[in-house]
Amino acid sequence: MFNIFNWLKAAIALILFVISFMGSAKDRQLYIYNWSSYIAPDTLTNFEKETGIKVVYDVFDSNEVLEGKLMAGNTGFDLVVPSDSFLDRQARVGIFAPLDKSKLPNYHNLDENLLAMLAKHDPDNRYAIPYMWLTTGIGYNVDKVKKILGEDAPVDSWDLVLNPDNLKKLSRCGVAFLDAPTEIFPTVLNYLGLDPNSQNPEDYKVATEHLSKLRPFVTYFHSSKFINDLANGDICVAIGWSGDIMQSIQAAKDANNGVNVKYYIPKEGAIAYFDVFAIPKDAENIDEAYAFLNYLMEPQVIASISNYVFYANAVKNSQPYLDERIKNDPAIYPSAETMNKLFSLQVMPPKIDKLMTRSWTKVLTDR
Ligand code: N2P
Repeated sequence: MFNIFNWLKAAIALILFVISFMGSAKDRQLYIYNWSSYIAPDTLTNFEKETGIKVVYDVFDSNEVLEGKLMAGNTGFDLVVPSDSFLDRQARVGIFAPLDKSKLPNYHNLDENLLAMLAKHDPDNRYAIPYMWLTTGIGYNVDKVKKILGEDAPVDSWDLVLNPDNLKKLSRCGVAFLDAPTEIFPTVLNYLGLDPNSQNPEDYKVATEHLSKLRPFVTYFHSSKFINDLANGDICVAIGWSGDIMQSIQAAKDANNGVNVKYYIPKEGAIAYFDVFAIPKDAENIDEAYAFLNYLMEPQVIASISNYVFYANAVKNSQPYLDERIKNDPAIYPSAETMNKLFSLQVMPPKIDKLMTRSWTKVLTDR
């Protein structure tokens, strides 16, 4: 006979079960440290809704800042996003946990060619999941640059910002350089006809001297501020990351403020690289980290991020979900001819790294 006591017992058991389930769902957390302006507005909330995992999200805009935290240890992050050459060096000193691909059922969605390229920095794709890939080029305000440098402004060349005479003129309308020594040095070396991955200290001396000539005309060195400033017309030229400049173009369009921004990859060539997700060895929420990585490899999810941040992703079957303007934009998916001029960055020996850091500080502080 099903009396009232049995019924009550069953009801209480059910309530306890539901509470314990809710409790465990609430307990699931994931700490992510990613670049600023590098995710769609609904990515995290959609993931939270789908999985019940609560995401704590923090941002940076410099590999050096991320590396400082990783080297100190105990970051508290379960997922971080270094650039490929930084991951390479960090992995060598044992910062990351190797990936268990059996926990990533969507891994097969990744583009094998891109994985092979990334393997140069991450042998056997042991630690890193490619997130986005990009170029480091030039964003400029079409009208202001034309007004100052005339119709013949070299808007296909590094001459626009790396020739001191041009930069001096452009300083009137505002110039931003990335605060990223490991990208500006190779860019300047390449412009000067030297090896962008040179290990010769003499070459860095030459590049530093050149940067010192440019320094008086750089309004600021910063790696995220230029997005808004270029869109508002507060600066007229920036050395910046492809998608960030594209976000600037979009922001100006949205504001309908008459500011016409363009991005180009200079004819002398430019840096191209991946930013990648990896799990620090001391991460605590490992299953949650895998759940997020796997989520990012869903074609529709990653396409919605690319559509928003204007960066090319590495999920091969995300193509059908990409907006036409993203798919067909040569600034995001460069032509074969441009691709041939792109170069990647190698890990430098500590001696050269130190030289770069020291020289960078010198350039930035000597006014
Ligand atoms: C996103 C910047 C990512 C590119 N705002 C730099 N690694």
